[in-house]
Amino acid sequence: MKFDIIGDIHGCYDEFLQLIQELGYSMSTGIPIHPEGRNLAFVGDAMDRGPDSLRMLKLLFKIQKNKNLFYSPGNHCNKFYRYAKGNQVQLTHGLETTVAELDALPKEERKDFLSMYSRFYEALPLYQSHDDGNLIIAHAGIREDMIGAARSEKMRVFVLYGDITGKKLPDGRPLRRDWAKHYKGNAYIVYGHTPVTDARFVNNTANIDTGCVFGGKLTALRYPEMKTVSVPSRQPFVPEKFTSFD
Ligand SMILES: [Mn+2]
Repeated sequence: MKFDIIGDIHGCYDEFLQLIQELGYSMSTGIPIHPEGRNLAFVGDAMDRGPDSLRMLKLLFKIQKNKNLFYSPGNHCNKFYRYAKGNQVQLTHGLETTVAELDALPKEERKDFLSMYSRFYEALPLYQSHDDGNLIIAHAGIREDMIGAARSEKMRVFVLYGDITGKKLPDGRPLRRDWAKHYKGNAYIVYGHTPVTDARFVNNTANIDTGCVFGGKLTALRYPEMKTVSVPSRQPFVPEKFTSFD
């Protein structure tokens, strides 16, 4: 199968539509269809922070119903799931924008959306394995020894949050180790989660979160061609949200 892997969307629905159009997908049936049978895949975090989280999620629900969704969750997806299940979670880090969209809905519609989201989330794989294990898609990445191993709490934390140290940067963001720099595996790992100005290719890994919601761009990685296609963000540029690596 051929894939177009989409980076962190965070509610940037218009940019998403523009990107898939540039990739050759048609929306005439209401879900993205490619004339050559290519498939969309996602690194997760489709919602929060941006202007159109609910429209983006509704489209993902439709793709899932059509049985061709390749999506694994990010930390924002997980937090929204905990919210949808009625847990006490802080309305911060962008969740407040998704909840504000929800609160604008009639009460019944709001409730239905949350139960649809719970069903959606519960059907997602923690990470994706494609092309006989040669392509792995995981939100914040994955360690080589975790691929194919039994699901564990360590694996869940790594996939959702990255290689976190428990320490924080002076601006409050969590300090993450640069796991990609030390990755030696043969499987190609595509991930997002940490905004970079341009897709970053290190060893057999690609970080395709180019910070669309922070005014960067929305990027797709075409597999197996390994070519990127990006569209510019329509959001204001917030330079301090981007990480630079050596
Ligand atoms: Mn994330």
